[in-house]
Amino acid sequence: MQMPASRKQDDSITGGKFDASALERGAKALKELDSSPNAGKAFELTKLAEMSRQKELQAEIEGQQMARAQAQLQRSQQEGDDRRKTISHQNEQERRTAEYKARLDSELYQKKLEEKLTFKEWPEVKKSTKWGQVPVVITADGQEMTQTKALVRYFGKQVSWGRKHLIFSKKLYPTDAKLAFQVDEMIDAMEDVRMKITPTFKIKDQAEKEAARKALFAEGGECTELLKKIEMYCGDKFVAGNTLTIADIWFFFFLNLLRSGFFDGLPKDFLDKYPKMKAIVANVGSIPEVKAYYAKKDLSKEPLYSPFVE
Ligand SMILES: N[C@@H](CCC(=O)N[C@@H](CS)C(=O)NCC(=O)O)C(=O)O
Repeated sequence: MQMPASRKQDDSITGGKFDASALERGAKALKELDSSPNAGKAFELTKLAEMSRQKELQAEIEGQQMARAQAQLQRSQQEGDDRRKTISHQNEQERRTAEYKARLDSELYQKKLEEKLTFKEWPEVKKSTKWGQVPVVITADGQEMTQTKALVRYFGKQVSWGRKHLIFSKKLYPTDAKLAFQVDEMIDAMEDVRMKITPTFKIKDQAEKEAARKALFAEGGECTELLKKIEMYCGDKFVAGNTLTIADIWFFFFLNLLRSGFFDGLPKDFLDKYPKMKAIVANVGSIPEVKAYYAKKDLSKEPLYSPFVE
């Protein structure tokens, strides 16, 4: 094979050109090295150098593998965090929707209450209700909800109290089973007081009716005895668990009703004998939303609300 003319002129590969003399020099050096006594050592050294290079390579590979594993771990931690954030965002959204729905329901309820069924209208309306009784709540999606305690628990499970949207804001109906039980127990004890009064509505004679009620609330009377026990088991500011629950709301309404004049014959100052319950009633009455609600009442037209705004 013929070399191109330019190659013939210069056979070295320096700077990209072939240098035949360099090969010759290299072969000579190898020959010398091979025949020298240090050749074995040189080989060993080369072997060692090669081994340490292998080790370095291995360490580099391991380092890269470790970095990859760490990056993978970080990625999955990040994905986990993102998933948790999405879930807690969804929970927050659901909680807000439930609260909003509950508010709508209660607003509808209030509207219905404010429509004020007259005694004349009642027999006709009664036929259309589930149990022939009030209260009735018609929900935003048209569902008819009844039974006072079931309703109060239902709303209490959705309405929170405390600093809004923070972890320590609590539902008015406790999620803790033991506390929920205490709340129910205290409400039922207060219901026993009501049950003592209910039969007096059947007494036709006004004076006799009032006397029967006075007796219930006199010293040694059945309601007084019950109220004393309830007072004993109440907290100083809250009915149960040192936190606001539906029991406080229940007590606020019922105890105020008892002293509102709705029950002819009941002493309006009966609550003064029960300082803890009086404080509980005042505490609920001081909640801004409660205050605002009762502030709208025209006491000249609806004097029964007087104790609610005290
Ligand atoms: N168990 C029901 C009782 C409701 C009830 O006694 N409602 C009374 C008024 S407070 C009522 O509707 N009375 C009229 C009637 O029965 O025709 C509840 O707790 O909601």
